[in-house]
Amino acid sequence: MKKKIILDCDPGHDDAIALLLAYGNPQIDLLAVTTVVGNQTLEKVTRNALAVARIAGITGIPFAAGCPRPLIREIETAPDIHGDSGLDGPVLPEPVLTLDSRHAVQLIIDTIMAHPPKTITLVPTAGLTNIALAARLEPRIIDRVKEVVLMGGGYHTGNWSAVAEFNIKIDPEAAHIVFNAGWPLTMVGLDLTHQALATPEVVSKIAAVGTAPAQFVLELLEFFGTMYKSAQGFDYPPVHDPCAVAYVIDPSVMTTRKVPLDVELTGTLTLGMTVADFRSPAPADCPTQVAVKLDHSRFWDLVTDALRRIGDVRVA
Ligand SMILES: [Ca+2]
Repeated sequence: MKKKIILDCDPGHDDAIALLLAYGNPQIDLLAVTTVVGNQTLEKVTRNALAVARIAGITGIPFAAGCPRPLIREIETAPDIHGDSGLDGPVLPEPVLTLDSRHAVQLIIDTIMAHPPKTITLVPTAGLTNIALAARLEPRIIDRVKEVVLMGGGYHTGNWSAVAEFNIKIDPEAAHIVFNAGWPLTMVGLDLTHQALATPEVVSKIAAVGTAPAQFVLELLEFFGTMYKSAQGFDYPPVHDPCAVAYVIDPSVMTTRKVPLDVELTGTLTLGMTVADFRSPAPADCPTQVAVKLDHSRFWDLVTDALRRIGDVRVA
């Protein structure tokens, strides 16, 4: 039984790799790809998503553009990590797929409502604007999805402030809605994704795949690595977003801990912090959990395996 997912993303170097992992893994049934403002403007990240689709030869899956700005806050993008295009480094092909005519929020709702209950996992790897609006526009999706597995937040660390992570910080009100909706939610945050480093050994493994999409990933990682070094002092870049996809593929690739979670909306220093209450064992009905420890080599094996299965797609 394949695992049906909707990927809501803002490509984004690590989003691009998340998309390739989701598409190339045989256990994932990628039902839809939706985009939202984040790493760059909506127009840029949507174009990037379609370019990645062409690079991997993805057809027959709807792509839709979503919200062009956060619910309340002004737009914040991340050119210091992802460059001016949002996907700097490789030369991107012109997209060939046409966007679905629906708004991403509507596509998310339509897809969930058209499938049996508890069969679809939402995988947001960006700000949570689309997901929050979907939950407000059609609240029945909250009981209907199987779970939400998101990349964002962190329980001991931040990257967009001392304590807040980018995806949460850029639209904290949306994150508050999503974290408090009551659906089963796994937060694959910085504590986990900072273990997903693209080390030289990882780069060699990807190079050994020897295909055009693998070469694209190498070029992404080279740019991403340079930016992470200069902006945040990392020796090797943490490749956040595919971790959420990897958890859906095989939850045993990481350990998790059930813990109540909430999002800070009023702190003067802590806006957008994901607050995890570790004080005592979580109540039995606690719907939220955090990812704790990654099996680094198994994670990267999933990525390289997906690239092998995608094959040597050539952009004509
Ligand atoms: Ca992302």
